[in-house]
Amino acid sequence: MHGLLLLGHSHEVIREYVQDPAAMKLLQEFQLQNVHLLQEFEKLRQDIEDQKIESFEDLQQYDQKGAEALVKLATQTTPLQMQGRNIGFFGLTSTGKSTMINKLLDREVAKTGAGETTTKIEPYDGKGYRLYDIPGRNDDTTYFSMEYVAFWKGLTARVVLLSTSMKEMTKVFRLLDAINLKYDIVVNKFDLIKQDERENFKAQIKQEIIQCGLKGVNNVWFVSSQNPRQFPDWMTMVDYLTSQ
Ligand SMILES: Nc1nc2c(ncn2[C@@H]2O[C@H](COP(=O)(O)OP(=O)(O)OP(=O)(O)O)[C@@H](O)[C@H]2O)c(=O)[nH]1
Ligand SMILES: [Mg+2]
Repeated sequence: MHGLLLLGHSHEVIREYVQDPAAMKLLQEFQLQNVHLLQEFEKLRQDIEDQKIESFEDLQQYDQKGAEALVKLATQTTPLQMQGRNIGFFGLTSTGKSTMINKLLDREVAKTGAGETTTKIEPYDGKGYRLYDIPGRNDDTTYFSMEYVAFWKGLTARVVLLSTSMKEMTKVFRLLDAINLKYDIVVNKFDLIKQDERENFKAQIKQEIIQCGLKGVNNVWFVSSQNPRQFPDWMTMVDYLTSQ
């Protein structure tokens, strides 16, 4: 039995597949309690769309007031009340989110492969935690909805996957930083980096975090979800994500 959610475009608000009636009720209650805030969010999202702004980073650059309004609304948004530990996996298409979820659960539940594979948020239950597989395109302004912000805020951990550079996800990091949410970074496919280049590569990623001035980085792990045992960070990561 899975719950929540998806969201995305505010018009579509809850896209299909809330199969769990309790989760459905939770989301409906949430919407009823937040009618005004939802309207403000919708108006802002519409403005942003009209200006053809595609990310929070662009919003900060071209519409300072809009960015401030978004941060204010996001701050006022109450986190979605979810039971237990809830971990969301973000990252561009093909960074290995679904592969990682399968390995964490030790079951082939999520579809993997080249190109855009996962097309909607999909929850998978583990022992004492729930993992959310999130489609690759998650930096888009279409996600500037209140429900999505509430979801981000309700998660126990936000894990952001990358494969080559922090720059893949700066748009997401800017928004998370602006609304004071912490995140963990997984540099996946570390096996593809040549052995004698790995230390330099690690240093490059750490340098980028400093250069970008990111505030919310909790942890950085270098792993291979295809072959978890290859790098010790995997176990550190699993302990961190599944404990407490
Ligand atoms: N070499 C290597 N390949 C990997 C690793 N992790 C995943 N892959 C491969 O990368 C491809 C994409 O993996 P997925 O898990 O489907 O990626 P995703 O992030 O879920 O992609 P979307 O669902 O499209 O957002 C697959 O062919 C995986 O086998 C890894 O650590 N090393
Ligand atoms: Mg996927």
